[in-house]
Amino acid sequence: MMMSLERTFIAIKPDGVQRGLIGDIISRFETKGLKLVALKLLRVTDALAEQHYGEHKGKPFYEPLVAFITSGPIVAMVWEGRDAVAVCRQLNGATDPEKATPGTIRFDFGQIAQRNIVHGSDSVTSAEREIHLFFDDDEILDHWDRTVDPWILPL
Ligand code: IDP
Ligand code: MG
Repeated sequence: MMMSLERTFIAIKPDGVQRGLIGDIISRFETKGLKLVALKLLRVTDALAEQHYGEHKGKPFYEPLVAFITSGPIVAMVWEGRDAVAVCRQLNGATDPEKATPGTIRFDFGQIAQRNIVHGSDSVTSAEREIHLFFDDDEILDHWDRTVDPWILPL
């Protein structure tokens, strides 16, 4: 099967930050062997929330979702790796923690879709859009040399 090198946008939502789960969540991506290329703590404005979640405008959960994502700091990150978009969606688990598989972030740390701890881009196209919503180009270090790569990736 062909694998492609991708970048994806991951956020630890305000519930994850408030509950002290930043370290545990970052560990999931790190120990999988994905490479961190950008990271910051920020408070999402209403305008940014509306851009980020624009596809959901008009749905019943949209207004509470914007209120939630702007309610406290989030950790915004860009992770790079083989099939990073799908791999990170798998690490996150299903949108509703009730339907998520044990071992995923949303199952292990959450209980309801309204407080599901993490965001992950759903495609390479969404990832590029979301990365540029949250990061300037000079905040992304996508070419740093990671010395453990030969222990993780094909030679
Ligand atoms: P995703 O985060 O798994 O990609 P989306 O369908 O893009 O899921 O929805 C964005 C966010 O909106 C979800 O992560 C979740 O917090 C919230 N959400 C989605 N569907 C529902 C729902 O049916 N009820 C309540 N909140 C929802
Ligand atoms: Mg989504």
